[in-house]
Formats: sequence, C-alpha cells, structure tokens
Amino acid sequence: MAQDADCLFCKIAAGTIPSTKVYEDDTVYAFKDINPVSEVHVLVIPKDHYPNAAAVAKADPTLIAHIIEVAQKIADEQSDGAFHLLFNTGEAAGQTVFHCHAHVLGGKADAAKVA
Ligand code: DGP
Repeated sequence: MAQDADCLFCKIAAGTIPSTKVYEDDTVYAFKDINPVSEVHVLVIPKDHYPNAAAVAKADPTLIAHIIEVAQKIADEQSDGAFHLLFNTGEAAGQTVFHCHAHVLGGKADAAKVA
C-alpha cells in the first residue's frame, strides 16, 4: 500500500504539512498531537496509508507490532514508560482522521477525552 494524495497524515508523514516530529524510521512516523489531552500525547502512524489499525494488522502484522514497539520507546523517553495506547477505529468511535494512528498517552493522562 502507498500514499493517498488527499490524506492529511500521509502529507504529515511526507513532510508537506508541518508537525513536531518525535520519531521516524523507514516505516513509521511519530509526532505530537495538535490537541494534547495528556502530558505526553504522540501519534504514531505508518508511512503507508491504511485507514485504521485493523487494516494494518491484516495486511502487515509486523508493522502493527512495530508501531507498538515505537509507542513504548516514546513512553520510555518522554515519561516513566507507562502509557495508554488507543486506536480509535470508525467514526462512531471518534476516529476523525482515516489514516491509522496510535495515540500514545503518557504522564497525567485522561484517555477518555480522546474518544
Ligand atoms: P482521532 O480522533 O483518533 O482520529 O484522532 C485524530 C487526532 O489527530 C486528534 O487527536 C487531533 C490530531 N490532529 C488532527 N489534525 C492534526 C494536524 O494537522 N496536526 C497534528 N499534529 N495533529 C492533528
């Protein structure tokens, strides 16, 4: 799977829309959420376009595992290693951007506000 020219998070991963980068490698990009609800609130996304986490898990289980590994790395670096991991999936569940993204919530968090 590749990029979607109309997708906000594809543009953020490509650098054509600015973001505050936290981590990047060949397959994932992580950046600060524009509307944080906890001390640490980072989004981890695959660079390729998938509409949600389940689509990633189906197409590339290694990639979804890598997203979780990167979430732990960010929580270790930016907080005490503890974190909530949230994948809103579907509009009724609060998903507003239809490119897979993991919310990594650390520190003083209120994960309920994300949904
Ligand atoms: P969700 O509701 O799970 O689809 O979360 C989408 C998140 O994306 C939401 O917490 C706000 C964040 N977001 C939306 N647009 C931008 C943007 O342009 N830049 C950044 N950094 N975050 C964004």
